[in-house]
Amino acid sequence: MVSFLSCATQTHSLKPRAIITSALPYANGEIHLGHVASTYLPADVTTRFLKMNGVEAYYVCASDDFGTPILIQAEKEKKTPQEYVAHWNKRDYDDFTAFDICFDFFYRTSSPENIQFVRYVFEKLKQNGHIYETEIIQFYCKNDQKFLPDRYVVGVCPYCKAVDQYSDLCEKCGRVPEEIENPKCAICGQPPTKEKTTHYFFRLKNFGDQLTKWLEENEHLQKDVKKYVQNWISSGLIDWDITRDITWGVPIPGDESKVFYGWFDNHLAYISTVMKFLGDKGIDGREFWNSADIYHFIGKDIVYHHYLFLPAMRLGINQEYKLPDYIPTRGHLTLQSKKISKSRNWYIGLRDFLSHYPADYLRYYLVSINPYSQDDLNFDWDDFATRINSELIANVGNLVNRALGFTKKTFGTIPEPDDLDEKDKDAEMKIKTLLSEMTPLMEQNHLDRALKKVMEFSIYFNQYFQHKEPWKKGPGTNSCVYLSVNAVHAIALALSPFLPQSAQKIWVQLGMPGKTTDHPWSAISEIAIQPGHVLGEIAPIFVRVEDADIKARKEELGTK
Ligand code: B3M
Ligand code: ZN
Repeated sequence: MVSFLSCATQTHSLKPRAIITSALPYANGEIHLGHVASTYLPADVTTRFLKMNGVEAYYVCASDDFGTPILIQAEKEKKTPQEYVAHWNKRDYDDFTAFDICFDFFYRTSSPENIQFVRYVFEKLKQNGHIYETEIIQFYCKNDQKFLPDRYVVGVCPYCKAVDQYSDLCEKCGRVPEEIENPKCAICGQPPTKEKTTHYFFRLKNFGDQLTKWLEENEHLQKDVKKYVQNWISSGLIDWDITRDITWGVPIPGDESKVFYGWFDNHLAYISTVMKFLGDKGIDGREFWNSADIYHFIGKDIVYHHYLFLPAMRLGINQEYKLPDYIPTRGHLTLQSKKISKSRNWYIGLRDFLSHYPADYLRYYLVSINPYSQDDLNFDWDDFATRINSELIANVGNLVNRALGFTKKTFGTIPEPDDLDEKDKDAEMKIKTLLSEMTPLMEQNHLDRALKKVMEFSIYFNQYFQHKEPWKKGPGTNSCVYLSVNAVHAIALALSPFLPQSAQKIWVQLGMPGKTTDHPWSAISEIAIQPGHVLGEIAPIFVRVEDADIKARKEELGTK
């Protein structure tokens, strides 16, 4: 509680520039609710907020195209890996767009710019003494004449004895097996042999002290995440094998038959994608990067990569590109309290969801249930319906419709207010303070709490309207109408980063010109709508979620 109060009052000053990224989706299957909840939606809301604050903010992302799982799947579908990833790159981008995830640029890790950049970084790390070569023993399939890294080998987990697990990860117990038992080639099923091969290693061990210092100094990183990363460091870092003996990846300079491990190249695409985007706009990308606030939004399963590999590699090239300022890390989404699993069909595709309900319903629900922490969150169909119907519709929808509908019908235009009584003055003060209540929460990534402030504000104005009974047309009616319409104005702006389409609909009904996003965030506290102003056409903003529909959704789950 104490920490909540203290963080709600403290304000940060935003840098005038920002770069926002979210974890790059593997070009290997459709985007589902689990993806958007933890990374894309919070990043999108934050970007919209920063832009409304006049920050020159760019939200970039890319498909993560390389790696063994993608190669295996492309082979299964008898496609070239290029064809395969091009399909998913487009599909993912389209689905994000339908959800109003508004990237300034969406690219790919297999871009020529990224390939070139990855090779450059490798050379630089090598020059700086952070790379060495060593001979290792790898599984090899004589039948397929291939080395078998990662997912190319399946077997029994040595820890929990789960069968049919990949050699690089046991999905049952979550551990990375030192060596899988009873190994089989994932392509042909035959037992592999072991062969020698030369691999490159990144000296992660070199970076313990610098990483510790960075973690200590950066006050924006979440404390609990920091703590366990610090534990990893103090229990000893191990050097990192960055080579794969496959054909799909960034070729290693000087050893073109091998490629880099996907986690060596993918996060470098944050940088190369930004450089490409800004370069095309004629902006000095590196200068921009180094003077901006850098945000990488991620889910908690990739903390290791973003708090160790990524910063260590940037340190290893002398911070040509600075380390992140924020790594907002959130928990996983479960579905009806069960772990999401694509293979068991226990997931909801984003596209499928949006064929039933508006993007803003999902945005509202997912922000509301998603704290700025690593706690898991649960998607529940009944809870979704309840929150949409009783919070979004019965609260915000009701206020907007009542305040604007009554005003339009009764007065035509906004009337001159009467002298303000105590209640009116209190209401006016609410409008003036919503901004200062929300802003620190937005800046500190507590998006759920900031959204809640809007909901509380709306509840307050519903009660105010109810109490004032303007339909009786007694004294004070004009003030009530005047202030209620201005409260709706504040709501439209405050909701804009969260629910861009609904906010815009409210804006149009308010009779305001242009877009909510053309207006500064600070305008939330303004009494901007003045007597004589003409409202637009008034109609309900939201449509109820029906029980029968929800029942159908629940029945569909796990069947398609
Ligand atoms: N492609 C997806 C994941 O592990 C992975 C993220 C890369 S971010 C550089 O969630
Ligand atoms: Zn084989």
